[in-house]
Amino acid sequence: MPIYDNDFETMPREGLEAIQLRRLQTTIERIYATVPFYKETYKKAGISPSDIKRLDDIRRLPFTTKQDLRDNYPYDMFAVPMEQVVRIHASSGTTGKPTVVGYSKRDINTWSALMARSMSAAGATSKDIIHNAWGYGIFTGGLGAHYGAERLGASVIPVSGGNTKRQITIMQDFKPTILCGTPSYILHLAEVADEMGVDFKDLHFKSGIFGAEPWTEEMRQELQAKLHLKAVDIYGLSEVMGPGVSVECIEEQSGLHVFEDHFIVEVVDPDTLEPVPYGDPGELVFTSITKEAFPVIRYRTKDITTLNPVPCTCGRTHIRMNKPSGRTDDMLIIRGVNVFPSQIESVLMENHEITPHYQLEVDRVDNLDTLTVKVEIDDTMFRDDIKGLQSMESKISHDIKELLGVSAKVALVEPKTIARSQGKAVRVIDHRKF
Ligand code: DLL
Repeated sequence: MPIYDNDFETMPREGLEAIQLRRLQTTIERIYATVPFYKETYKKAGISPSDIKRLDDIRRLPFTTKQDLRDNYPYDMFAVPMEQVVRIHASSGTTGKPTVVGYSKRDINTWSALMARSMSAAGATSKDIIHNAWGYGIFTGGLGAHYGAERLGASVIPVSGGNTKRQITIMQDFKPTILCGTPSYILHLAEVADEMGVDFKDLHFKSGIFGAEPWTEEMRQELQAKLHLKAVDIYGLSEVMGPGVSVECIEEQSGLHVFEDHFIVEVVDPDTLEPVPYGDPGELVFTSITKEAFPVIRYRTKDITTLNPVPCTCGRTHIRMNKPSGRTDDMLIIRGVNVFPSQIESVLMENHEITPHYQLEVDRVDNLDTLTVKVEIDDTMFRDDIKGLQSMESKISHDIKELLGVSAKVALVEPKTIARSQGKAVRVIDHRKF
C-alpha cells in the first residue's frame, strides 16, 4: 500500500527522535512565553525551557489534566491571539463544562494531512468515495475526516450521523468505497440495511475506518463479516487534535501507529505516574509538538492501552498503541473487581445467539454493588423457550464470572430494545450515588 507521507512515516527512529526533540524544545519555549498557566506551573516546578536537553527530559515536565483545561475555560490555554484562531471545537465530555480547543490555519493544515495519512493507511486513495458518517459539528469526527478526505483528493460524502435509511440509499446509489463512523453507529447502519433488505455484499465498500469509542477485536470480526470490508481503528481526542492522532494500517490491523513526528506518546501508571514498560497497560499521555493554537503538554487522556515498539510490516516506523480498552473513568468497580465494558463485550461476542447490542446497569442494593448485563437476543432465537433463555443467561453469567471474576446478572432482552446511538454508544448506566 502506498504511504501518504513516506518520508516522515517511515523515517528511521534516530532521525524521528531528533525531530521530536527539536519540536518539543520549540513548543516548550513558545508556551512558556504565551500561556500563563504553563509558565506558572513550570516556575513552581522549578523547570525552565532550557532544561529540555534530551527527549527524556520530557519526564521532568508536569502533567496537564482535564481539570487544568476546565480551570482555564474557555480560551486561557490558547497560545496564539484569537485573530489567528480559525476553528473552535469542543470535547464531548459528559460531565461539567466541555473543553474548548482552537486551531490556527496551520493546525487545520496539519490535521488535514494527518487525516489524509490515516485514510491512506486504511487503503484509501484519491479514487475513493468516502462515506463520512461521523457527526458534523462541534465534535471533531465529521469535519476532521472531511478535510482529510479532501486533502487526499478523494470524494467525500458529508452524510454525518442519523437519517439512517437515507444513508443506506446513498450507499446504494453513490457507491462509496470507504466507510467512516463510530463502530456502534456502523453496527446500527448494518442493522437498518438488513431491515431494508440491503446486503452489504452488494454495496461497494473495501475498508471501514472506525473509532471515537472503544471497540473490541471481536466487534471488528463482527463488523467485517456483516459489512464485507476490512475495518481499521482510528483514535484521537479533541484536546490533542481530533481523529488522526493514531491509526491502524490495513496490512496488519494490529495496533494504531501514533504519528510521532507530531505527538510524543507515553504510557504511565495512573497511580504513580511513572512510565510503564512496553506491553504493560497504563494511561496514555500525549504531548503535541507542532500545534500552534492549542498545544498540550503531557496531557493525561485517561485512556488505557499498551505500547508496542515492534517494527511493522507496513514499513511505518511510528510506534503502535494497542486498541484502547477503555477509560479510567469508565472502569467499573463491582464489589472491588475492576472491569471495563469492553471486557464484557469480548465475552458477549463469543456467543453467537445474541447480538452485539448491550448495555450495563450498575446499582447498589443493601450496600452491595450489582451489575446487570442487558443484551439483545438474535431475531432468529425462539423466544417462547423460557428454559432455553434462562440457561443461556446463566451460561453467559458463568463465562463473565470465570473470565473476569465479576458476578453479573444477565438479562436477555428483545431485539431492538436497547437505544441505538448516532455517535458514541452509552454502554453504562450507573444508578449508584457516590
Ligand atoms: O472522539 C475524536 C475522534 C473522532 C476519534 C472520530 C476517532 C474518530 P472526543 O470526542 O474528544 O474526540 O473523544 C475522545 O474518545 O479520549 C477516547 O476515550 C475515545 N476514543 C476515541 N477514539 C477511540 C478509539 C474523538 N479508537 C475520547 N478507541 C478519547 C477507543 C476512543 N476509544
